[in-house]
Amino acid sequence: MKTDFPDLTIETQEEIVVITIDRPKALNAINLNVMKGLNEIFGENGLPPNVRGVIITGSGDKAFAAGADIKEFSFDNEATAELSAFGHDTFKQIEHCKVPVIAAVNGFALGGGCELAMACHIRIADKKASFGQPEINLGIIPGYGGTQRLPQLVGKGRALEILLTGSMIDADEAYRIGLVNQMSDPGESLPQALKMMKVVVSKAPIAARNIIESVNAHYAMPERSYAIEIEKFGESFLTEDAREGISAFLEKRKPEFKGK
Ligand code: DAK
Repeated sequence: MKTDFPDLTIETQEEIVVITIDRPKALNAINLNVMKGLNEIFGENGLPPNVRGVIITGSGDKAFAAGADIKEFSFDNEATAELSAFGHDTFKQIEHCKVPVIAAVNGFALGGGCELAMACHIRIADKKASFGQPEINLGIIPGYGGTQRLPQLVGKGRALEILLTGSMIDADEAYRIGLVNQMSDPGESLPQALKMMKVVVSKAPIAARNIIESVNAHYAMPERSYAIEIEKFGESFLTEDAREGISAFLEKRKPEFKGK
């Protein structure tokens, strides 16, 4: 796959791609380069078919991403709307990615950084990480889906508290309220994310894709989400991997899934 993107480092470990936002001096703030790179990677044909999982993390030990790059903000109305739409499109691509995406949150995840982590399917946070949507401190509101995904993860009351106070919460609190799935020891969020991803990629890939689509359907088209689950169940049931998984169980052996 293409690995040459400004301000991003891409590494491939077997079937897993690790994307690192590489702007440690700016606390990995999400600038246009980062957003364009993510858009290309998660866009059509960005990830080769052999990729089974993606991890997103930040460079250094201080930040995952301390928000959108405040130094790039402009007061041009049209440009702002365009950038918001582009960011929404990018984060939706991550949310709807056909393979599981885990955020290894190694430090500050603020504003657009917290929104990026929330667009991923699973979040693992370093004990030293902190989260927040401080946009209100700047007189603005989240522009990359934060007002929608935060209440989905933590409920309306807690989301409104975080959004309206603009205060940071630590990893313990983020774990307690369900914003993150697991906490890691300091410096261990990426290894822990890799460990979890290795479990995930050992499962049936088509089933994983259908689970992501069915769960997303609940939020994207709630009136059809049960119908979509039925459809996706049928699709999964007819795969070679379903035959393999069920036979392996009956034969008391480990399944070998092929993504077919
Ligand atoms: N953008 C640009 N640079 C940033 C940054 C950011 N978000 N956060 C930190 N930096 C830079 C600092 O300016 C500093 O650079 P130098 O002065 O050394 O050149 C360097 O990173 C180190 O930061 P500090 O010196 O401040 O480090 P501290 O440890 O003292 O403090 C901190 C860490 C995370 C508490 C602090 O840096 C901080 O409060 N950062 C800002 C957090 C924040 O407010 N984030 C932005 C949230 S707003 C949009 C769509 C979406 C958005 C915007 C527009 N459109 C559609 C147009 C989203 C907006 C947001 O994310």
